[in-house]
Amino acid sequence: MKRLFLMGRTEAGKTTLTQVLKGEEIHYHKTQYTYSGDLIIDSPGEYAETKRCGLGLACFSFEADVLALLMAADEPFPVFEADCQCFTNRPLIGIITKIDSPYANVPMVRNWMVNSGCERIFEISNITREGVQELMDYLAEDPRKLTWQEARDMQWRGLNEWDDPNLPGVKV
Ligand SMILES: Nc1nc2c(ncn2[C@@H]2O[C@H](COP(=O)(O)OP(=O)(O)OP(=O)(O)O)[C@@H](O)[C@H]2O)c(=O)[nH]1
Ligand SMILES: [Mg+2]
Repeated sequence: MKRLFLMGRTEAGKTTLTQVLKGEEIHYHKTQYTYSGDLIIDSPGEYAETKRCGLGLACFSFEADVLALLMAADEPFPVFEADCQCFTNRPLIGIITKIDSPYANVPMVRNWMVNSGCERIFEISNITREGVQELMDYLAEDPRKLTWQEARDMQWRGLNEWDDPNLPGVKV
């Protein structure tokens, strides 16, 4: 089971997704703080929207196995920059919520996520539950464990720990 860290603008659907993944009834709750003791780490949208708080996202991300940029399919513009995977050493995935919205533009949001460095993108609706099972299956898989020697070898080759170790890598 992977520990997931969720970040995204206010109203993107992070808390609702947390409730759906935990099998809870959906109820509105404004996230005010981040608690890192859970298997799913939710964060207030203001962290992603404020430059000064953005640093907090990088710090909390070290508590997780995988990070998710969460964007609603009807968002008018992205709050994340290109190549966000550079600010932390964890795999970065994208979760597009609200695909059920009449204003959804999934291909556009998908492009934003690719630009931001998401290596895998899930499309879901917290309301109809479309796509949720695929995300749950991904999270159910255990993160790959490396020995210290393997981690050192991959770092030497310029690879991230989640890359395929058979990649040729960059010799330094
Ligand atoms: N139609 C639709 N509405 C959704 C979906 N997910 C969440 N919502 C609604 O969007 C609103 C905001 O959802 P939240 O989960 O509270 O958003 P959040 O990202 O946690 O927001 P902050 O806590 O402010 O950062 C709520 O009214 C949800 O019911 C979805 O997949 N589809
Ligand atoms: Mg919330």
